[in-house]
Amino acid sequence: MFVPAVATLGLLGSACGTQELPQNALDPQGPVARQLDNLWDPVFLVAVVVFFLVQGLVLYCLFKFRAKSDEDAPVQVHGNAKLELGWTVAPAMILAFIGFFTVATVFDINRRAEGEEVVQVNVIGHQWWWEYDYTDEGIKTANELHIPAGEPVQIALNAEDVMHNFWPPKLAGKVYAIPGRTNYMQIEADVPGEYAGQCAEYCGLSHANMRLKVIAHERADYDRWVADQKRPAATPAASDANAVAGAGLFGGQCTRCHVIEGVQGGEIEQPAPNLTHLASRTCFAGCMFEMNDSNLRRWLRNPPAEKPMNPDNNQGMPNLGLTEEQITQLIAYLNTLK
Ligand code: HEC
Ligand SMILES: [Cu+2]
Repeated sequence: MFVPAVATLGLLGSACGTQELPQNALDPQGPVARQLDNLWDPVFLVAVVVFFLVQGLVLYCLFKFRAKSDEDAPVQVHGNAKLELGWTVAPAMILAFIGFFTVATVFDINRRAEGEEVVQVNVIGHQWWWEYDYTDEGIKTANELHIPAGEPVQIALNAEDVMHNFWPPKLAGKVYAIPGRTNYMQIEADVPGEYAGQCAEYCGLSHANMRLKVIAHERADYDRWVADQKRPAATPAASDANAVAGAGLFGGQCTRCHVIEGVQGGEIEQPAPNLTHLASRTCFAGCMFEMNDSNLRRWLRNPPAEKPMNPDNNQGMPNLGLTEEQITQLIAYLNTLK
């Protein structure tokens, strides 16, 4: 009993203590996450004190009052008013104290960031990827959220299909993305960098593959990113035969689900990541893959083999039965979408 318990605690401790852990909620990197951590620390301290007090008393009583061989049962006592009052009032006061700061923090982190210059993003959860819609700028992208560092960013959360939950632990707590309802959350990163996150509500087959990444930039770099994303999609140079052929294939096979701004498509059958600037991203498919040719090839060969999905049920991308040559051409085209 004791040995496994200590071993588990040790493992937990080492898991929480390391600096490099990308999703360590106890290592806040922005004011929202820091506020939560500032609440968590004293509550944890209180819990530790209560734990040792209670366990200590239990152990003390076990040894002090244990039955000695042939003794009779000890005198039975019941109803010590002072003790009963004490152990009712003390916990109530502790809980009221914790409750006061918790409620204050809840209200505080639910404040909405307002003002002309505040970046506003609609975040939409899909099975099993994230859509980011920068309505003011007219930018749509996926999985990788770009923000300016040192500024509050206001997120409005929705979901397309089932409940999801947006969680970049170093920047903010979890907030639900619910179909038919808008929830709000603020995130902010102190300094530029990459912050990992994931969907934190079980949402079906590929829940575990619904990751995300927040990339915070210096303001000037962020503005440059916005300007780049606003540019229309590139058209492949006539000399790049593979890319030209890939663009043709894309128009025939892919535009029924994917939008590339400026590329003519039919009716959209199913919402899928906007690919206008795919090649500017560092990850794809719920940030499950690093963006490179070999991963794109694996993906296009047979998406459901790479990521569990139910394409027959409009959840995820189906296997389109592409030939290796078609895949080479499509990748050449996708690589032009900087
Ligand atoms: C029936 C709809 C459908 C069709 C047709 C389709 N896709 Fe997809 N595609 C999806 C969905 C849905 C996803 C998101 C899957 C996920 O991440 O869980 C996706 C993801 C992708 C991604 C990763 C994007 C990102 O940022 O995460 C690429 C690249 C891609 N598709 C390329 C293509 C190409 C090229 C074609 C045409 C040959 C194509 N798709 C046809 C539905 C479709
Ligand atoms: Cu999800």
